[in-house]
Amino acid sequence: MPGVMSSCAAGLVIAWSRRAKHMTEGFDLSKQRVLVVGMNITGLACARFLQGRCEAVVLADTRPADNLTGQLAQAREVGCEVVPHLTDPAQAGEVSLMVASPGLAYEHPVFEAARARGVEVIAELELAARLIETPLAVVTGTNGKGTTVSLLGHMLEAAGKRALVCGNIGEPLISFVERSGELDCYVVEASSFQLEATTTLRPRVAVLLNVFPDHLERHGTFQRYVAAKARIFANQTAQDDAVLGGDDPAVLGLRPTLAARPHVFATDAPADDAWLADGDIWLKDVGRLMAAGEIPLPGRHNVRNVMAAALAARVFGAPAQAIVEGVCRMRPQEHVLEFVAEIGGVRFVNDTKATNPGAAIAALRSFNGPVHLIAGGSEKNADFAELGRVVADRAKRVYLIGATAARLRRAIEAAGFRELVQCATLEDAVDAAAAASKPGETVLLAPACASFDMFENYAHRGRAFKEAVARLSSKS
Ligand code: UMA
Ligand code: ADP
Repeated sequence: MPGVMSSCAAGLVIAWSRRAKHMTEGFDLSKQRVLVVGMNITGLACARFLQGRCEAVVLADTRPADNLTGQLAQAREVGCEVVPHLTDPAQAGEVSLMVASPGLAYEHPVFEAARARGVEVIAELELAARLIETPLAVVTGTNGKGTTVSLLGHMLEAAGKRALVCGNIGEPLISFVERSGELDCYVVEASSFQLEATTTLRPRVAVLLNVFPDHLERHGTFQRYVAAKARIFANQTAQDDAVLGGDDPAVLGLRPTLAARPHVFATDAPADDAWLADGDIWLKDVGRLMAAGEIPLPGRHNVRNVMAAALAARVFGAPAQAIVEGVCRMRPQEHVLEFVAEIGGVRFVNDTKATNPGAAIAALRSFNGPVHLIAGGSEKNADFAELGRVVADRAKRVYLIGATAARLRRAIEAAGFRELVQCATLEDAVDAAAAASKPGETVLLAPACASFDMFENYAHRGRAFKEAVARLSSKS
């Protein structure tokens, strides 16, 4: 965050506190003794913001110091008390508030122990939202959040609005609280991990794109996962707006529970507010917006992302022309259906961010020609049955890697598809797919799984794919 926190002079603090709505609603930050848990992006950002603004700040991590070397150094630079290997909140002394990083389960024993003592446990998103009066557009969903917040940011920028895109996409909202006065709105990507620990968050516009079973290893059941996502609407009123993915029954099922004005978009189901007709996108209050073919991102799912962003942009007064301009400014994100190379007429596409079956299905449906799919990774207890059916319909051959390979094989074979190749590594899979592909075909990495069995994270896996393709290139 360039320069904002480092220029945190007393004058800025005063300017910020004048805009701090909860100072007048009973939440007085200056009186809090805050324990921040998780010593990475979120925790460090929270501690940096809180230091000097409340009575005491402690930055802790449940992991032992030996596992936190780089993080500990950064934590100590903040200047607050630092506690590694936190097993009991009492280690941090008397605290009035705990801020949870999204990577820690809301039911983690340290949070349960704090709650048992009457200490409130909240997400960074909740803390930041308590301190900001500038309107928030918050986007959630299993897939498409990053694309949709980027689209919305471009649309608002094209409309001349001062919008800042942040949240799960990279830098948390708390890092930008001080910028509140200079912005027309924040566009925030929110995960279920962040939303589940919110209590008063009230987005001016809340977007729920879709809900596919995911992160069940954390949330336990699909119902609890949906309930975490639905927190996005919990405090909205009839003065707020909710944008809903109408192709998804689980999203539509929430509609009767909403206090906000609903706006429904869909490509394959009836929808009142944004729909597709003869290849064109229509908005209820605008008429024809643009041809879906003008969107510089592949796939029908991206038509839905554009519709969602467009409906949210309308709430902030963006004219149709700015919305179209914003879409045209959009560039593919790294690791999301990213075109890597064409070698001997074969296209290589990196969709490593397809970390669940729903995203891999969307990826497979984005190509017309034969697809060689590389799939598999670490286990999240996902159901692969529908992916198996879409593979049978769309893929030419599948190259299986990682811990889920055997389960994926069973689901795909159950759909009657037998063109399966077991590979020891991602590089082997790239080599095997390249050797079997003909000009006009596509080699697609869309693993449908997380990456932690073989890689540090999805981005590491994406880079490994691109390196393997580069090696092929240099051989050819
Ligand atoms: N930790 C513990 N105990 C544990 C587990 C973790 O103390 O049991 C500590 C770790 O030692 C580490 C810290 O918690 O110090 C890790 O924090 P974190 O996992 O909450 O990650 P951050 O670095 O704060 O990044 C988070 C998001 N990570 C997760 O939700 C897992 C980032 O999303 C997000 O970009 C960032 O905040 C800024 O908002 C990443 C992600 O994978 C990209 N998100 C998931 C997704 O998109 O599917 C939800
Ligand atoms: P998120 O931030 O929710 O992870 P991204 O926009 O970064 O979403 O995309 C992540 C993955 O989901 C990519 O594989 C992408 O191709 C796929 N995807 C994007 N939008 C959608 C959507 N609306 N429905 C299904 N899959 C999608």
